[in-house]
Amino acid sequence: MQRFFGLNETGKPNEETMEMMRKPRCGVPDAVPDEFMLTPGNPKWEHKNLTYRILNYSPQLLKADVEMAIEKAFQVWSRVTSLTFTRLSEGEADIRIAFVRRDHGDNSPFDGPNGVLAHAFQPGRGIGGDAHFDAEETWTKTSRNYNLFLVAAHEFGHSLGLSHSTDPVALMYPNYAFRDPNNYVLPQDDIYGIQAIYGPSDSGVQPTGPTTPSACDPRLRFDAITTLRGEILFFKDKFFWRRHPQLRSVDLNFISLFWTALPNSIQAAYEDPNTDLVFLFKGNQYWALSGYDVQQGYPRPISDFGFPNNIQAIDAAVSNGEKTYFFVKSHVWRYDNQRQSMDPGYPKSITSTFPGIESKIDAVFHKNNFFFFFSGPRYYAFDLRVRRVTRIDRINRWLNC
Ligand SMILES: [Ca+2]
Ligand SMILES: [Ca+2]
Ligand SMILES: [Zn+2]
Ligand SMILES: [Zn+2]
Repeated sequence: MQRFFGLNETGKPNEETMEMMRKPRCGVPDAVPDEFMLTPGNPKWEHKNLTYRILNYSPQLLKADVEMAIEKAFQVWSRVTSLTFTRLSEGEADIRIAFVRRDHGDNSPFDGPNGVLAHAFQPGRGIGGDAHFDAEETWTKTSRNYNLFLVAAHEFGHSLGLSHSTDPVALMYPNYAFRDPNNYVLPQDDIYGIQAIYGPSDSGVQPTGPTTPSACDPRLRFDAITTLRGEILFFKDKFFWRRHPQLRSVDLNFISLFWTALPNSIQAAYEDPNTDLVFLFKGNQYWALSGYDVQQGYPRPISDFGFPNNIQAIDAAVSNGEKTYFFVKSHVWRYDNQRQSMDPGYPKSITSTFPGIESKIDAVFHKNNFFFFFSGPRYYAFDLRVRRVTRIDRINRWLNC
């Protein structure tokens, strides 16, 4: 399980692993990660016109809302294959859908609120293809936990023969992650998976879906970077890469999987070594993290730091403990951490403060007497002792690429 989630493989349930195990997830066991996401034995339906039946309903949702969520969840799969799904209100259906609680006769009891949310069976007769939802969850049609459409779309992947994916962006990733159901697009990893079983869609143009950002993409740019107790976190859209100091390994994660309270597309971040806090910025708001916990009372307005109202976003930030530098377009502001106010004389132009750094900064972090500035496809190592750039290289190098 640790390998599946890209955690340190200790074989023991350390805090990190326990945290991951508590995340709401699907009850179907994870496959061995080096195998493809198909279920062992490659079970599949031999007919394309599949039927389903909703045996009972969740008490928290209107009947019509359950039916809509289920129908939309099947459409996720019918859009990218030639499969069709028809709802039956009686008789034998391929896929039976039920809201059940605790022990419900299939040797996979549910666990009450949270934890395991649902499970489904691979294609086959009888219970094959069936999807069970924990009736003790709060099912919603909104962003509140747990959105029935998102969980159902995942479970129907199992009903059609898919196993879990290790791609954190994939629908078949085992953990629940909220995505906007109103403009949901099936990720490419899942499209490859389902089309490997049933072939492509009948429509002329094959649909494509979002892919995980690639560490080796030469066009990659980071949103924000910070150190966190020796690790380096590289933020990009909904994701962050985490670089371990000793292992030099890099893994990609959803921001929402670690911090549900944080938004996507973080714009700036820095670690304050004195307070052991990490600050994250987006627009005119910021959040504080202690380790992997978001602190109470956030987000707060960036006017806390003394920014005037016309500053509505920060490009990048970095701290050496004593001073914190905020980069906004071509200028840098310097904040005194002790006095808790902006230093007089700022903002100044970035070039005059950091010779050799010429363009807008995407991200910056502090390590071993260097500020590492990221701008477009390149980073600049600025040596704080001699106050000049001593190395320029491709940003992908930080992701072992
Ligand atoms: Ca549960
Ligand atoms: Ca940025
Ligand atoms: Zn699952
Ligand atoms: Zn069940």
